[in-house]
Amino acid sequence: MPITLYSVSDGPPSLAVQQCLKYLGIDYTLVNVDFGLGEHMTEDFAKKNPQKEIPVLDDNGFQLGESNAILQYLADKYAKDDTLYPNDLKERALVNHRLCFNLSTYYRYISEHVMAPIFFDYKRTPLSLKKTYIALDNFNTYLQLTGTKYAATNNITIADFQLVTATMCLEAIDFDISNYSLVQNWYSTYKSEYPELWQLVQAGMKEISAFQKNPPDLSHMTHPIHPVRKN
Ligand SMILES: N[C@@H](CCC(=O)N[C@@H](CS)C(=O)NCC(=O)O)C(=O)O
Repeated sequence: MPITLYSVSDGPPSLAVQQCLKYLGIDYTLVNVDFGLGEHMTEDFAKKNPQKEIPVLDDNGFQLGESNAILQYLADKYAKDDTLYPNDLKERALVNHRLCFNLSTYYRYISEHVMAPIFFDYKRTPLSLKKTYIALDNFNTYLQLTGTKYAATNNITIADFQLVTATMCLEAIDFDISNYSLVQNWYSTYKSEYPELWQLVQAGMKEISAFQKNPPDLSHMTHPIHPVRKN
């Protein structure tokens, strides 16, 4: 059953899905979509994902966007046991909660502060910084409430894949997270327990880090939403 992932090499949602595929030992074809060339904004790509966003999974013709939905699908379909996405009602609810928290708040605020100003004509502001601190504080509190090694349980789950890639964006710009000690411990634990997954994420982090120092020239791009930086 051929699986293809349309992915962007430094995209946190794409890297979350790549971790899941690697963890599950699934063979797949990786198609790198060139964000800078706007390959995801073509009508052809819109047939795969009408939202024109990356990643998109194609599992033998079944096409799915939204990285959280992709992670849930992969874990439900391919995991040999339920550690990655627990069957227990409350554990699964916590995983789902963390996925929603990442989408609505954690990655959203981090991405507004870190990623948007790298790629488009946005500024880091006191408000975007404050929102990033709020996101970190929320996550730290969730780790305190569950007292677990990982974000939802004592095992890595699909929620960690997303939260790790969001946190990696902070590391890419040398953002100090030491005031959020449980987040910092969780992030270090992940790196030491899953070095092969971290390697994947780290490659994306290095790209973001390089772009932070030398922002990409996207002045040729016409974007439907984001203001393009004119050089
Ligand atoms: N909610 C989506 C978001 C995916 C997303 O934002 N992807 C970025 C790349 S990292 C993208 O495709 N952005 C489209 C654009 O800015 O034109 C998901 O989790 O899959």
